[in-house]
Amino acid sequence: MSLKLEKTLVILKPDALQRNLLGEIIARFEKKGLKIVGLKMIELEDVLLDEHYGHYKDKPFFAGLKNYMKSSPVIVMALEGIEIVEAVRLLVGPTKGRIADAGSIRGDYSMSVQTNIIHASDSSANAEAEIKRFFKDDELFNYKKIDFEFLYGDEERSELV
Ligand code: IDP
Ligand code: MG
Repeated sequence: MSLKLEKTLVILKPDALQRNLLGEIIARFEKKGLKIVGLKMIELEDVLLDEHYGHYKDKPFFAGLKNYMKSSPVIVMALEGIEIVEAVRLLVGPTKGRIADAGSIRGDYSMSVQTNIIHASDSSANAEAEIKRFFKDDELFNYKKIDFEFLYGDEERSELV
């Protein structure tokens, strides 16, 4: 079996910023062993949100969702690791914070369906599209990180393509 290093996109939403949780959440990703390959603060605009949440454009909550996402800057991050899309979704928890498992980011910090602290890509294909949507090529970094040999076992490292 071959394994691939993949990337996923995370957005720390306005409630994470307003509630002083940015450092705490980034620390969780670092401690898990996820490599940060892109990170910046941006203000989201309608064009980007219409694309990013396009699947919800006919929902009654769409306007409110956009206003919330524009209410302060957000942090966008590109993270890299083996099977990382699934790993990050597990760290994040399900959409509705109040039923998310304790220990997950939403389980620990959110009581809401809408203000649920964080976005994470839900598939490899979406992760690729979302990283393109939010980062230019020269905002993504390729560098050696010294913990790699301890984060993954020899079998996993040798199966990497
Ligand atoms: P996800 O963030 O867990 O992947 P999605 O279904 O992709 O959940 O929804 C995207 C975002 O839209 C959610 O994280 C949440 O902020 C918002 N959202 C989803 N469903 C509702 C709703 O019923 N009411 C208000 N906001 C919602
Ligand atoms: Mg989603």
